[in-house]
Amino acid sequence: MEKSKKENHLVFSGVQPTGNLHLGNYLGAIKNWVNLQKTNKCIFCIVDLHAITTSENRQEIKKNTREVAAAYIAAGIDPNKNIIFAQSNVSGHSELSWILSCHTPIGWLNRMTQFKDKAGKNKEKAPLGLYSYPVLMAADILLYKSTHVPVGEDQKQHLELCRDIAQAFNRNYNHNFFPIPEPVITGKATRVMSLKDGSKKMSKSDPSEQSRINMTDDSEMIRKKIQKAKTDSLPFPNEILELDNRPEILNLINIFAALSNLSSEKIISDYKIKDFSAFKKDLSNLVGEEISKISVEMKKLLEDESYLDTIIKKGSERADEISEKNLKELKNIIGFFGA
Ligand code: AQP
Repeated sequence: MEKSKKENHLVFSGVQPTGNLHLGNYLGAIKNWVNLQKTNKCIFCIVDLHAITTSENRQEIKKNTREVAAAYIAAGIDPNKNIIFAQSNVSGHSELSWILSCHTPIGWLNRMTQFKDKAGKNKEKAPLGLYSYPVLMAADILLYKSTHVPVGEDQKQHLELCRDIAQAFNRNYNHNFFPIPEPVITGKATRVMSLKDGSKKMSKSDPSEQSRINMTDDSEMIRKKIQKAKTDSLPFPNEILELDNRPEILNLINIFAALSNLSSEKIISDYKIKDFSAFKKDLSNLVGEEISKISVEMKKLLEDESYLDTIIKKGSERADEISEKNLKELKNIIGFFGA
């Protein structure tokens, strides 16, 4: 029963090829995909159309696209079993995005906090694409009639919008065309914070290299970054309640928990009798072991551009086939001429 239920699942997720893939992308998203692929049909996109929404990210898209594909494969995603592809290679994403934008009230977009954060004070000068980014994200997901979307906590609001758009479309045409996709926000580090400031999420665009562990860092680099990670002047906490106003320590404990599979309570009880340096040393080893294995594999894969290009090309063809079929059905529901 459980197995046949999962056969109807279609998992979709993606990462922007904007360089500096980091531990947050890994723990919040990619690591969970590796488990999901065991029991589900999965489509993993490299969302390059999203990458051009801000001017800083428009350089080196091709190189960064290969880097994301290498990260997926190095982390354990099987490119034969799953579809790995580049969003811009499947025109259905842009087409559906337009159709969905005609069914999305502006008021819904005005609530999106990521636009407010990224546009800052200069909203009038922000590109339209940055504002309508969540509609394109909804199109990415709905184009394949995806049922489950594994993402980090920061994407929760965009996913809620995607569900609202799907429901609005189904209601407007009185047709259950789109499944309403479920967010899958799992793991013990769904929001990994900056190593320099526990109130900011770890992010590719943070100008400080010290703020994040990159998926291309080696063990020595990881050790140095964790040694320097901000903590406070208080001793290691004695109990979980003490973490309330200590965001940097909470972040490090969450990362430890996500990689060791130990509960935060167990980690606290193991280290409260030791000190921060013992904790950071063991955390460096944990992160180093997992990430440096991936970074070594990524480097090997990146040396073989033609292998990566073939994976992305073949994946794009497979994605395009599904996209074409679903778009045809959808245009027919709308009643476009020739559909
Ligand atoms: N800090 C994070 N903790 C947990 N999950 C995270 N994700 C991103 N940052 C964290 C998850 O990674 C997936 C891909 O993210 P993205 O490529 O779409 O970029 P983003 O969310 O905009 O990531 P950044 O690093 O913050 O990029 P910039 O700095 O360019 O804005 C998503 O599932 C996301 O939830």
